[in-house]
Amino acid sequence: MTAVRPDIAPRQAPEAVDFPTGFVWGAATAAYQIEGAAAEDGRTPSIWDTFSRTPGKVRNGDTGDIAADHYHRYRDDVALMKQLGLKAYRFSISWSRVQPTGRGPAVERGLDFYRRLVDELLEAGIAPVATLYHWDLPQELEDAGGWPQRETAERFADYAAIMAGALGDRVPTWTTFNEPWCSAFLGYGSGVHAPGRTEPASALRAAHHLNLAHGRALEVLRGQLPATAQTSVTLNLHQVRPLTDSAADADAARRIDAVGNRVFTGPMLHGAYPEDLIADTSHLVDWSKLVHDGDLAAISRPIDVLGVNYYTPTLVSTPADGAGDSRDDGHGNSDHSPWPGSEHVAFHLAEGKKRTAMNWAIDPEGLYNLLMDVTRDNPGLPLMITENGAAFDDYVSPEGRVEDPERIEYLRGHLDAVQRAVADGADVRGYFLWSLMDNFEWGYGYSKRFGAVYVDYATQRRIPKASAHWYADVIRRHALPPLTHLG
Ligand code: IFM
Repeated sequence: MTAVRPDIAPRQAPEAVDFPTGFVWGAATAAYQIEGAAAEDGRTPSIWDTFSRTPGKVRNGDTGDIAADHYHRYRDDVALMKQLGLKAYRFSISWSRVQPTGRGPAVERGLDFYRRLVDELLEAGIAPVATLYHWDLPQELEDAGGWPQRETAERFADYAAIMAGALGDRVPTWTTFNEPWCSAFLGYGSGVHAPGRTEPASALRAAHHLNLAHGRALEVLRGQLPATAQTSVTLNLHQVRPLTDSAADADAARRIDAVGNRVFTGPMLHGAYPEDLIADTSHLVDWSKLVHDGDLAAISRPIDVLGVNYYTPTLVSTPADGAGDSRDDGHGNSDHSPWPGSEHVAFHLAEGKKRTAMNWAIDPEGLYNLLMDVTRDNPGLPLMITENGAAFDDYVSPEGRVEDPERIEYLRGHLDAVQRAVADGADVRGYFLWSLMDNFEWGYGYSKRFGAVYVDYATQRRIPKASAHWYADVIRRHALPPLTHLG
């Protein structure tokens, strides 16, 4: 990713914890979660428009129709980013805004929005990091079969070519997919995400075609982007832990690691699907037919940096070892499992840990372990934390402030874990806080606030929370402030 250097020389407090020179400080968002303007300038529905308008799918019937209205307020939002001192901004492009049917020519008005956004960022000295896909497939492509269809991967490559043509001269870092695990397994397995299908075999097929689309897009990007551009993919790698040291729980952890992580890291980083994954799922798909000659070579094209998203660890057992719930694994509650072939595995909440408003256990050690595990398995691979953060029940005080000490504590703990991993050999190039501002949290609608900036949805007023000021201070210092500073 871009080596953006802080423009203010870090002034170290004696207790300050240091980060490497060139470490990038950013914040992240995604198109459907903030843009709004769902039917403007030629945009047509994506699967998330359809899903959120389907009664019962999203809490309170919330949709992304207006969201944080970023489509109209992007200038002010970039000004806010500049004020906070962000060095990079990770955003995603809405495919159905720039190529409404997922096929054919691009819509210039849609492209213009991203051109303006990128120009504004560059003008503010903020490096743009563009993600091509953050879960919002054009509905017409879903109607033609969606990600379980191989054809969708080819359409994605065409879309990547459009975007590289429009922004390739100005965006230094490109990410193909955000968390393809969610697209495949929550979208087609448990059905808690769009398009809401509950078909275990389709979920596995979708995973392969997302991998293939990543490979095809890399080829296109490499062909069109300047040599200095960086390519990446962002994975929500599950930090899987067995509940006990029994052999049965070890097997549960192995299975979830296979269908949660190695289904992507295997082909992308090592050129093969793991044999144990194939064995665990061969009753659902015939991998020898699903994976065509040449697919693995395409998928394993090198990337420049791996994006890692981390929120909480994943604690698993076989049902006999504990009463954990196999239907609510922290990704949403459904009668259908998002873990094809391993539906019997039970999920647990770690005891004795504080929780976020998502009921996710707060465990910075999980991030340290994850970074060290990825480094061990992929020596020399540059990493970027592309998402980390927490939802809490934030509110505006009568004085007009949003005090969120729990978020500051969360961020401090996780940044400390990053720093320790770096000291122990992980090549972490930067950190993107999730999220810049409160937004549409998928199946939870607007009920969960992940932002460093509070959004009053009635007025669209932005109020930087105490954590935003704290993060700005971290960026200024290029180090964690002393514990007493700003909370
Ligand atoms: O809001 C999401 C984001 O879209 C993807 N990663 C996890 C975040 C929090 O759930």
